[in-house]
Amino acid sequence: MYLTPAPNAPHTIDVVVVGAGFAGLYALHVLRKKGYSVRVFEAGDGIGGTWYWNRYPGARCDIESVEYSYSFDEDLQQEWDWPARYADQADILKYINHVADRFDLRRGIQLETRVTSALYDEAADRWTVATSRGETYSAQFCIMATGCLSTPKQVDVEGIGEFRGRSLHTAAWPREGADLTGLRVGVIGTGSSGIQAIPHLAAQAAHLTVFQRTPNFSIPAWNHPLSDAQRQVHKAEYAVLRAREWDSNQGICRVPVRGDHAMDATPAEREAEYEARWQMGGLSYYMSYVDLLTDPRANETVAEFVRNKIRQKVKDPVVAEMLCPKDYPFGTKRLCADSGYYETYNRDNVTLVDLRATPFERFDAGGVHTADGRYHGLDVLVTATGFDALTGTLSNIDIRGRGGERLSARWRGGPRTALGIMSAGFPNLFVTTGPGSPSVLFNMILGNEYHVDWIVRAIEDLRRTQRRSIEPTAAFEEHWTRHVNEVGNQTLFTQANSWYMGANVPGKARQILLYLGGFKAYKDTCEAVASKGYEGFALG
Ligand code: NA7
Repeated sequence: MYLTPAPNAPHTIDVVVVGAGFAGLYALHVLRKKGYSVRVFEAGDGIGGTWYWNRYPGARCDIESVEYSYSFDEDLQQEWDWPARYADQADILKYINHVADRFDLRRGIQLETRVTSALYDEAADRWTVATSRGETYSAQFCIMATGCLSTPKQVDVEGIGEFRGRSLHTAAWPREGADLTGLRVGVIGTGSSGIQAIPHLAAQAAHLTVFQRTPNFSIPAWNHPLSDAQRQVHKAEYAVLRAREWDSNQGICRVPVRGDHAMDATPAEREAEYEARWQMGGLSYYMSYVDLLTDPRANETVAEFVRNKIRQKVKDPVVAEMLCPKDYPFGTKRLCADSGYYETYNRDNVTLVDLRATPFERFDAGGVHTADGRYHGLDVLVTATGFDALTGTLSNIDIRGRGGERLSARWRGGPRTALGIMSAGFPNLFVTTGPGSPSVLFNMILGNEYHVDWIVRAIEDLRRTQRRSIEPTAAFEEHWTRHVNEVGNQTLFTQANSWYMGANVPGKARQILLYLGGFKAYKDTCEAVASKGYEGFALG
């Protein structure tokens, strides 16, 4: 049973957790086991976070499910059967709900409740957390398990409100689905969401028009159902696999991880490596040569390899060239893992519009005029325009720390964090997989587990030493923020207008939002900080 929302009086608890996705559920599980009073607030009317909201057709994870799953409980690993190499949204949601039931988590979660503010009371060393239901909670600790992709970006096209047909966002797809049979559908956005949805939309619609601003590199997922025998092999290998993941940079270990350089290989060797990665599929190129994301020459070799694959797949050479990314390095916008994406453009009922060559001119009730004088009549407009990633959700909550300083104001010029977990002036307020951490470039489930474990250890250490608060020093925050930027500047990631750079949201500071030094180095730093009595942090 879910909790009945508490009456208006302030409640005193140990920990407030915001968000009931993978991170929030694990935080609840660990904290409750250790005897803390915890309340999880979730805006949705179901648990699952990102996987609850993103139910567009084709939504699927891009890391194999045997890896994209909790590692903390061996029995859970052994009893759960993943139906396919990459689980779809429905199966991931089923798994999350199974975890909630299995560990009796539901009674700690309050649904349909948005946290509106979190104010730090300096005298009491506590956070006062207010919710959309008018309740107030007083908690010593706050864990913002708010996810990286939880504030959808609405399409910022002038006059789009004139359109009177049906509008759908991939991140807020109707729970009952949307029947597009026989309709004229337009889609804006060719990131992961668009690339996963487009083959499904094309199969249903009478006609699909894809409005593309920037083409993306996409690698076949080669998704397939898993047999019982394959699942048994996975289950037998879990212990070894998890150990390797925790010792890796990406948390993805079912494909070989190289340590050598593309520019030291011959063209034939590179070709063989890229072909092998193509056959492995998905994100495996991130585990290939180490210089692909630092050396433009190396990057161009793999970029051209993938462009040639696109040219082979797409029959119309003009359309193929439109689909070939040419103005940012390969992999610096997240690689996509697709099932039949490029092949979709060989269908008679699909049109690709290059918005750079022929931008939108004017929307009206029934469609849109583009700059080449064409009119695209539409019944439905799907926007797959992404998210105000990593910082958007935190900025939307009125979070005020010492002296009433707002987190959104402090981060206006770009997020400033210590280890991506805390910010100076905001004692006892933690973020999981947030900006300044490896975040989405590490296996997200393991990244969340790691952060929750680190945070809970810090809370336990405070209790053990009878301290009330932990907070990074301004000097350590400055050091870490500079380090994140310096490491980022050594890579090609800073050259793309990606959500990794905050570049997809007008007005957002342009800054690398992820720590690119790899999880291994990151974890070593976090462990060293903790083992030296939280060096760089002030304990109150
Ligand atoms: P993304 O990757 O941010 O993709 C959003 C897409 O929407 C991208 O192609 C954008 O083009 C496009 N977009 C955004 N605004 C506009 C306007 N105004 N006009 C035309 N096109 C626009 O979001 P996704 O949801 O696909 O994926 C997010 C992550 O989820 C993904 O990386 C995986 O980690 C899972 P642009 O590139 O900005 O030119």
